Amino acid sequence: MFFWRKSQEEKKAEEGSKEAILSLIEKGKKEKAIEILERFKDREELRPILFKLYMGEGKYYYAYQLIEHYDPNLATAKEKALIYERVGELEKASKEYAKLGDWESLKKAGSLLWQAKKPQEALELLERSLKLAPSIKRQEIEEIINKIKEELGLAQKESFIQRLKKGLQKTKEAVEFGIIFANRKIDEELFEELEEKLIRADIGSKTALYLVEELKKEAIRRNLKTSDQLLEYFKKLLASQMVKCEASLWKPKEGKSIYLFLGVNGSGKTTTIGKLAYGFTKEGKRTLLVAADTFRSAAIEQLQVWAERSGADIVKRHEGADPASVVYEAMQRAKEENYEVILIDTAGRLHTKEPLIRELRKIRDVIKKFFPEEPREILLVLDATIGQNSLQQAKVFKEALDITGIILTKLDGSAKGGAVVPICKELGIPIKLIGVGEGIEDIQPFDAKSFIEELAS
Ligand SMILES: Nc1nc2c(ncn2[C@@H]2O[C@H](COP(=O)(O)OP(=O)(O)OP(=O)(O)O)[C@@H](O)[C@H]2O)c(=O)[nH]1
Ligand SMILES: [Mg+2]
Repeated sequence: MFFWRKSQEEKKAEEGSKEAILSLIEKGKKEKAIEILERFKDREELRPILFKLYMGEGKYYYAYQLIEHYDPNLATAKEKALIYERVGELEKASKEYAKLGDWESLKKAGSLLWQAKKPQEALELLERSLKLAPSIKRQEIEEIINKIKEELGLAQKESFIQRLKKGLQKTKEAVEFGIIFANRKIDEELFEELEEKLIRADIGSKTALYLVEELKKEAIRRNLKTSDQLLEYFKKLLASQMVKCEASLWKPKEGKSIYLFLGVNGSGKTTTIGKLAYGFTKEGKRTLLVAADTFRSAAIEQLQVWAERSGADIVKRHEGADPASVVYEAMQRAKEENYEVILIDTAGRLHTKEPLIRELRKIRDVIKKFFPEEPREILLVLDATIGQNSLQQAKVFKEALDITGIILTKLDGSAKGGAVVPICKELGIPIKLIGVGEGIEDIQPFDAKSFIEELAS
């Protein structure tokens, strides 16, 4: 009885009864419905049903045929954009996205035109997108714009030194080595001024005094009369202080490496992880980000955005989840899926010192359970704009774990670049990387020689 009724319905559907076709679809027989509807493409009232089925089933090429050859009004602008994109009609897709007018669609429209090798038009759309985008998204768009401009020869790619120069600009203005050593008489006033400038750049009074005393001795020893003769010796002295603070990040040629990031709120952990992830994925390493800062949902989302920008994968859970359990899941995944680089973001609430220390140790222990040699790098992220004041924070984290290196961020926003010396000396931890801006490539190894050359140039 039941079977008879069913086939009766199918029969009706095959004759083109709209009701019977809809009923088939409702029962999940979508393929059958599609097969029937394809025979009735000429019937206007049936076309929207077929179109909807195509879209639902992801049959974009067939949907494309339908709107191209029968009725373009079957699809909304959004649907058209998606269809054209999927079938590779990039310019058409871009046009439809542009019609939607919101920043995301404009960005998409621009990117598609770029792919379609229309960089000029792409730029226009991206500039419009940039105006409408929320501030957290702007940088992503700016990066695409810059890449297109580079391609068009409108912008030059910034070199390592240019970025360092930009990053050290403020400190440089504060110390004015160029002016101090510019061919003036060597006298007490000169040394006083130098000492004061060094202290202002946060190099620490002990080091400042040492440098000035050594410089005086040299001036007497060599019977120097003008300051420019002192500059080379000064750079050498400064280097002797800074080279001790220099070390490079552990980066094995092959195998796995796990990096754990610590630091107070706002020091730049998440941004640093994003920048590094970008570098690692560019080198072709399979990279996994771990959202073990579960304190705020915004922190998780921020890491997600960086994962997308850098092309890394991410392990995350809901806000308030146990950070160690997120790490556990990540370690399992790292093992099973053989990730090469794992970057772990943590929360840095200092006002809860004891729980913070416990949490960090728990995370480390979870890592060790899976990979006894790891984490090879436990990196403390410090904000250079607060200079030597960050020493106090650093001590708490040092109490929690054996820190292997420091990353000094926001050097570009600080006149306290000299703080690299007391920070590394007093903590006995080398500086491994410096952050010189908010851009995805604004991170570099701490290279004492270039650092000093830039400051004194
Ligand atoms: N100018 C400049 N800004 C930076 C740099 N590194 C990070 N920032 C900015 O500093 C702010 C804080 O950075 P986050 O990466 O969110 O800091 P966080 O340590 O993850 O902070 P929480 O998640 O709150 O613990 C952001 O606005 C970053 O864009 C840098 O090298 N230079
Ligand atoms: Mg963060």
